[in-house]
Amino acid sequence: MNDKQTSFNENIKNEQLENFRSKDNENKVLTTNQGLKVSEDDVSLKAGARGPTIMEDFHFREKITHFDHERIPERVVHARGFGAHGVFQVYESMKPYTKANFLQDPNVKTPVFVRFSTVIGSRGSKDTARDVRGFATKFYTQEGNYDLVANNMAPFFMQDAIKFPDFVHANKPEPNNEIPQATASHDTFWDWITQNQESAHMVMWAMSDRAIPRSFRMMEGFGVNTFRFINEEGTAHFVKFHWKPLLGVHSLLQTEAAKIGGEDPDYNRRDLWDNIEMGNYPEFELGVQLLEEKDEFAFDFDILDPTKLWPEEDIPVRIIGKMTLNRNVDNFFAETEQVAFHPGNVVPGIDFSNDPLLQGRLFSYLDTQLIRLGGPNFHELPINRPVCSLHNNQRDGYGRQTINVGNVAYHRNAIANNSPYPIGEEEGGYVHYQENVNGKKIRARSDSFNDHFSQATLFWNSMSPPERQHIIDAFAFEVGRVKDKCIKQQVVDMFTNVSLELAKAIAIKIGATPPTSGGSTVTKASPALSQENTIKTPLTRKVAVAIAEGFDYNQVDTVIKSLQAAGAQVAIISDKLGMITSSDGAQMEATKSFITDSSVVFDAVYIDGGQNADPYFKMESCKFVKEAFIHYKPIAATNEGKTWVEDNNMANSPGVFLGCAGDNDFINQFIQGVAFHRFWDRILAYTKFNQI
Ligand code: HDE
Repeated sequence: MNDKQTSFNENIKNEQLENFRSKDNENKVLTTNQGLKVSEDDVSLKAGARGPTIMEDFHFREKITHFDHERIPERVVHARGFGAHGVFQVYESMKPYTKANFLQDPNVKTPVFVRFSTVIGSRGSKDTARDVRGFATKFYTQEGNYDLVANNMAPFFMQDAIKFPDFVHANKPEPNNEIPQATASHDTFWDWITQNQESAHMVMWAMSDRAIPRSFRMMEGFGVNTFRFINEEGTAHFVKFHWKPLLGVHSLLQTEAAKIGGEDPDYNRRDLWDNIEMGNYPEFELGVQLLEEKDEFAFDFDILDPTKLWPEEDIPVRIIGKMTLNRNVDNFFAETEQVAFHPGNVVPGIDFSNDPLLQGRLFSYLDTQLIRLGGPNFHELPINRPVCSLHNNQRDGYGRQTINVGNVAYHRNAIANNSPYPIGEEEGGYVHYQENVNGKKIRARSDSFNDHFSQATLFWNSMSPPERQHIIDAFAFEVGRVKDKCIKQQVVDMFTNVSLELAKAIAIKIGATPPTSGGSTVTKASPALSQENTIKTPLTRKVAVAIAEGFDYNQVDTVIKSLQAAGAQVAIISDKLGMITSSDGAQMEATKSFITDSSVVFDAVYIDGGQNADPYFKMESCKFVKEAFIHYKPIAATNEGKTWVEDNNMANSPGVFLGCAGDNDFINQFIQGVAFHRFWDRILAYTKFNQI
């Protein structure tokens, strides 16, 4: 910068508008957006107290105009989401593989913002829809923002991004009547699926328990696309990213999800918000699967094909760090709604592969923000602003906030000493990986992308019996609601390629013709894909404690304290809210009632009952416990509760614990039961239960 420019800048600094701005944040006097103090905010300006409103009322007009423009377009996909802040720390330096600065030093904490989402429903749809979940993370690194825009499922529906609009149109509500909302259970979705058989693997995931997560805190994340790590020496490794929740991967049952959707459409976001407020900070470990460039063709699938996963048993997931979400947003719109992710937001050391889905994504995300956030300056919104400094010659546009000073807004200049200026790779400038590319310009897909079914079968082979049954039930529900019989039959025919057993089971449930031949010869399984093999813990599980008038205070108090000591959450439920009096006159407050909450929103039930319980309590608590029973949940009972469980034929079933709180075995077994989550072998007892 020359002397003239420097002194000019110094002079204007002293008189900058910022220096005049009020620093008084305590003063809470209501003002207009122009800073004018307002004397009346409830009554508009009128000609006489009973007369017409006057156009002159600038305060009324400003307030209503702002309100009229409060909504922005919702995301075309992933409209319904929920975000939280946190930090990420790497466990060990990843220097041998990547020069990404935030992956070098275990002492460095990188702030992150995560937005979880469903994909197809509108902003106001329910959390518990059967759907893919988005899991997008923005790392605010010292080298700029890095976005890992992931899903909770490993593969994707298609191999080429050009198909995405067609797929989304088929999945969204049908265009003639905008029905149905937030579900794939309709003709156009399954029509698209059967016409695009590369979707088979992802459909298996979407029909599995993964599509109805118990909590955002209990989901895996998958980067889906293949990326590259680049180290200081310029050596590249292919990489797939994973998030592994420390609470394990857990799901709802289809019938629970449907009921919760009506009772508490905010179930997943409420769970995230409440747990962060309580200090139960969700934790996810970052994992990477790394592959040397020389091994690009070493597998029986193409590593660039986004409908394929890399089996963890063949290419292990290396855990490299941990993310902790420790702060809720202050303002949903400013943060969760305005955050803008983009898989193209990378830092030196992270690069792309030629995965055709990823290549298409690299165009879409920036483009969509222009319409959604109203112009090219959305990077200035606080939630999107990098924490490192940024300088360039981009100027103007809707909503510009930066006041760029000086007359230079072009590169290669002498006036500002050629600043801002690019720097070389060795000083931190981003340089794209120099990949050899050689080919004809051609609209074609590689033959190595042709196998659409082997990994769908791998997924099916990896499932435990209950998980398989849930997949069949999901097909039965989703395809069962399709009107066109030809589409139903095509689904059966398509999934015969995955498993004859599966296709037969679907056909029987949806009134189609079961296949008699065909099926898959793939026998491989990947145990890492089954949720049966996940972490199980009592931590943060929600236990309903059902008490009535005349309950046994000591028993209930002991059970509650033991559950809390094991890290479970407890809520007292009765037939009414408020104080419930025990047999010895002590009281406990019921914060839930059988009307406000049914048992599907809890993970386990403990019922003591009460000597003075009225018939209504007995009827409702029996319904409550039975519902937990048919959802395979742990149940404990003492006193009258024990008698009711026995009378209703639920005793002597796996996961049902009857006893008294003085008995340590009883409490310990119940806590272990809470940690075990679901007693699938109760199916035998369920048959008996149905005969009641
Ligand atoms: Fe996205 N995706 N996507 N996607 N995606 C969007 O960007 C798109 C894909 C994912 O919480 C949009 O800002 C194309 C795969 C998440 O704000 C849009 C293709 C994966 C989110 C878009 C894909 C994702 C989005 C809509 C190629 C998992 C929510 C709003 C077929 C790795 C981010 C927006 C948030 C959002 C395009 C496929 C994840 C339209 C073209 C694969 C988590 O740009």
